[in-house]
Amino acid sequence: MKRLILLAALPGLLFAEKAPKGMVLIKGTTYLRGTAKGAPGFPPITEEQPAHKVTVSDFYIETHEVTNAQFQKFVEATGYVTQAERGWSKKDFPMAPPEALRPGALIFSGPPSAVELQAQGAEWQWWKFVEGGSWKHPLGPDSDLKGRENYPVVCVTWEDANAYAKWAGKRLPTESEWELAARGGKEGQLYVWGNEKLPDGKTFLANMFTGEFPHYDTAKDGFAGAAPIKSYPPNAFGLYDMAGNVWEHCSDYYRPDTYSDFIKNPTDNPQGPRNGVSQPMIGWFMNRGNWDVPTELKNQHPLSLLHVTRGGSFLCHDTYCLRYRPGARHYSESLAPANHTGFRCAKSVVPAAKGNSSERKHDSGKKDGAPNGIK
Ligand SMILES: [Ca+2]
Repeated sequence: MKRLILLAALPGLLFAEKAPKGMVLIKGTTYLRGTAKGAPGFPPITEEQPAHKVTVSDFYIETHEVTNAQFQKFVEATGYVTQAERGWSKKDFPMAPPEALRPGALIFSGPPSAVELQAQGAEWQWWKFVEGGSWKHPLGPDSDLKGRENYPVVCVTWEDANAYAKWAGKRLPTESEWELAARGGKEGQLYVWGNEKLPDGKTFLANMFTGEFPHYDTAKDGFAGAAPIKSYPPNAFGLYDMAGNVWEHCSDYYRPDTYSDFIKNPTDNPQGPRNGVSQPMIGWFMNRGNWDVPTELKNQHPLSLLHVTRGGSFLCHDTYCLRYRPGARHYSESLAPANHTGFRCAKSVVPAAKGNSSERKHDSGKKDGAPNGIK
């Protein structure tokens, strides 16, 4: 009898104890998600608040961002062509000018001198849509991956990241999983390593933007632009680059009011908002404080709907972004793959368990391009 009990328990024990190669087990728990006190020097950031308790089950997560070498293997095995390489379809976006549909990606290009950071559309002074930019050409068409094999793959959309994850037998993390993993047990603290930006007064623990953003990157933290994986110390869970380097796609749709909605109807293993919103819809919401958007704004192509990204990037600077914090949130849009955004994969410990996050249906991936409104 004793042997039978042991054998019956064994599969579960194996699942729990042995993480897949390149991943670590994150033990499920209830933790404080969001930013409790705000970032120093910044007004309260609505999308990160209110901080609230959230419960997440056990899951595995990769120790580092997916690299160019790993993505290359996926492409060689499947023949997959990323969105940035394909371009966008006139059928999907009949009103778009032809040049907006050509293959390419957003490539960071620092201006020659200081710019007004808070001006409307200021970001177009340092972001350029570059034809021929893609994961294979992350700095533009004249660049390549030579010597960048261990850099995180970038210029990939949420759909591209999901395709890789599916091929690898994994999935994207939810943002609640991602934040639990990033915090490394340091609940409520500002950074993944604690509350001080430079705990010893001099050593940078993440790849961010040092100097004067966006025109002068001193690389005082060791790197201007992206860095190879594992260039900085891991967090307490053994995870690298949970702060800075490149933004990481999560599975959830992005909305600025996700948290205020969540606390009205909390659930374990939250999967994010049921429906996605686009940048124009968010513009309406931010200006008017409601989602009563006109019909023409609701009828957005799925590729226009925003998904959560986490972790900040090599472009985060204290005067502008300061989003290399575990409580910070941002978003990606599949119309604009960018060279500061990549991803890492997660995996459920018990696939398809009741209430487990592997049940998420990625409805923005539907093929018919049907309108996807809100509420
Ligand atoms: Ca840097």
